[in-house]
Amino acid sequence: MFFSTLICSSLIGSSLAAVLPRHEIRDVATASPGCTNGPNSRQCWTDSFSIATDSETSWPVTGKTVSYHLEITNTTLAPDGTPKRMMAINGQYPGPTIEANWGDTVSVTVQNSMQDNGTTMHWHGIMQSGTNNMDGVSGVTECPIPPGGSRTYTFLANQHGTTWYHSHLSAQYGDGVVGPMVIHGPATADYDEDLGALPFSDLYYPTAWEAAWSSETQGPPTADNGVINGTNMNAAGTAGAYNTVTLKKGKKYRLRLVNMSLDNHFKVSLDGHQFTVIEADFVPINPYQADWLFMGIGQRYDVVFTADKDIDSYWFRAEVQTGCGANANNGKIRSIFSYEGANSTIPTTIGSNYTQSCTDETQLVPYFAKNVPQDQFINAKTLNVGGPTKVAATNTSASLFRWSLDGSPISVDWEKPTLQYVKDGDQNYASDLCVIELPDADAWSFWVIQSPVTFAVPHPIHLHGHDFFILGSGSGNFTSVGSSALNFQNPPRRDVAMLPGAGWLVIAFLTNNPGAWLMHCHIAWHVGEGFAVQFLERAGDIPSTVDLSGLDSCAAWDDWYPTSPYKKEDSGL
Ligand SMILES: *[C@@H]1O[C@H](CO)[C@@H](O)[C@H](O)[C@H]1NC(C)=O
Ligand SMILES: *[C@@H]1O[C@H](CO)[C@@H](O)[C@H](O)[C@H]1NC(C)=O
Ligand SMILES: *[C@@H]1O[C@H](CO)[C@@H](O)[C@H](O)[C@H]1NC(C)=O
Ligand SMILES: *[C@@H]1O[C@H](CO)[C@@H](O)[C@H](O)[C@H]1NC(C)=O
Ligand SMILES: *[C@@H]1O[C@H](CO)[C@@H](O)[C@H](O)[C@H]1NC(C)=O
Ligand SMILES: *[C@@H]1O[C@H](CO)[C@@H](O)[C@H](O)[C@H]1NC(C)=O
Ligand SMILES: *[C@@H]1O[C@H](CO)[C@@H](O)[C@H](O)[C@H]1NC(C)=O
Ligand SMILES: *[C@@H]1O[C@H](CO)[C@@H](O)[C@H](O)[C@H]1NC(C)=O
Ligand SMILES: [Cu+2]
Repeated sequence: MFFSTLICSSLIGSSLAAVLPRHEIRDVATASPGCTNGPNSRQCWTDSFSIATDSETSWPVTGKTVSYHLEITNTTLAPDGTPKRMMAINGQYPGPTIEANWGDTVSVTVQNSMQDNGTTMHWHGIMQSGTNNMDGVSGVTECPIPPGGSRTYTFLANQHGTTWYHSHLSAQYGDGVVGPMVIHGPATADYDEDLGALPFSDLYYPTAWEAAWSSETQGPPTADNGVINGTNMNAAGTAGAYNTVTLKKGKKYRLRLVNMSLDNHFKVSLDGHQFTVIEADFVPINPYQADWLFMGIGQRYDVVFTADKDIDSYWFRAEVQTGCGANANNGKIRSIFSYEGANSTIPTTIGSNYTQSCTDETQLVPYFAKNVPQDQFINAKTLNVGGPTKVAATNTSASLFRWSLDGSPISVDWEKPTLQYVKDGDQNYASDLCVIELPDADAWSFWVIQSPVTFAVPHPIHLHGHDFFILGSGSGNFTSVGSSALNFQNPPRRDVAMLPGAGWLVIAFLTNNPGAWLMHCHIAWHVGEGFAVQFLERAGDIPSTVDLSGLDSCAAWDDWYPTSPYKKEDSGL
């Protein structure tokens, strides 16, 4: 048992039920005085909060605000030595890491210095409790920020761990409008040093808009390369550079892996070293060992490893799983971990074997245990994935691929976001907004997401506003296995889960967060092609809990958009 000899061990196994309304336990002390966070006591945080705190319902309020300014510009960068058009953040790709402590307020001003695109910024996985208006989803929680405009997003870092931020306006994040985000907090295993975030992504030489158009008309394009922390060598090995991390022999490191892909799913490993996985998305888990980790788009794993091998340099590998993505440089998407004193910084190590797969990690057991009431599963509803089907394009004679999650492809209105409907008290949601109302407070909501059993493409399903419970997933038709195939006892919780190709995924969450929350496939092409629904959770409670005054800035968007040389061609998400 981890930490069994340590001072906070008495906290382990705490089982405050999720059904307690958050305001009742928000400030209840759950840690012991004198337990402070350090290399040998990472489970501690403050006198009142520790790894045993359920961060979904309870968090420190530090009163401190960390501020960032992100300026998006239209420029040329060369992540792997090949110059390409990118929308950089503060001139760099990926954007700067946003860092905060658990319980801080994060305040980020996003300035749109592009000429020809609106933008928004979404803070992936942040629960946005009471701040749905800060979720940064174009056409759902706000009108986009027009060129020359800016918007300040302010929200509480109530969870801790690793995530990323990205624009949420059609395929735009694929042009580089992404960056890591780290919220420091306690952990389920000890380490000496935090190496920070190591984000990786597929890389396309055409712009994301061009690649999205290829995907819509012909199917997903093959990625040209992959980058780790924004860099890699090109396929020919003639240009570009590997990201290099220097290690000190004997030290124990925390590394924060973030999959910022558009389409490619990877398995990652560090030659010769085993990872101890301590956190999945924002949910601390019981540590387990892994040589290779599967990461769906949007997923994060925090891992700990020890630099206890020979003083040398080692390859870190991100291998595209060919069952769920194609990359022209597969096998050579790498970075370097080099021990201090190594004779060469170019590794000669050989990777260990792994099995190709496109399915989630199976060993995720949340550290803070919560159960789901099985008797309420009878209320489960099914969402049938539809597609890919073809529809006519508006500007050409081409036909376009479309996906759907509740019968028809979603298409949001950048000029009238869902929160505007709520503010206006207008319940006549256009049908292509794919609004699913969840009016009841603190009720369990169960969803069976069923893929067509004849079409084997896996999809990373992401829900905003909640860490959902993953009750199960499998191949074939869920109706043929039924609820006996599900786990209601401390199932994994996270914000992205893989829907297996030709299979099913069952999730649950509690309606404890009023807002309009998107649920979508995180493959950039698929959400652009309509693969999403929005849960309108407790619409009646939104005006009294969420500040809707910012929607007034829609005027700036409405002034600019008619003059834009480009128009929305897809779902807008
Ligand atoms: C970026 O610059 C290019 C070249 O000037 C222009 O064609 C394109 O529309 C610009 N894109 C955005 C989003 O401003
Ligand atoms: C964004 O700008 C790019 C050019 O950089 C253009 O291709 C695309 O159509 C624009 N999209 C929107 C919705 O403005
Ligand atoms: C990623 O790149 C940034 C910017 O170059 C650097 O500061 C950071 O240390 C790198 N992270 C890792 C884990 O290599
Ligand atoms: C990132 O996610 C994408 C899509 O789910 C996946 O194809 C890719 O393999 C993942 N990358 C890694 C390194 O796990
Ligand atoms: C570096 O190379 C020298 C000369 O070949 C060798 O003696 C030494 O052991 C090497 N050091 C390491 C850390 O491999
Ligand atoms: C890995 O696979 C290769 C090729 O199939 C095989 O030759 C090798 O023995 C395997 N290595 C291990 C450690 O299983
Ligand atoms: C139609 O719109 C798409 C996406 O904006 C663009 O790539 C394509 O070139 C357009 N086709 C024509 C004929 O304008
Ligand atoms: C699954 O089975 C049910 C009941 O037999 C059927 O109505 C449904 O169409 C099937 N779904 C798929 C995706 O095959
Ligand atoms: Cu998908």
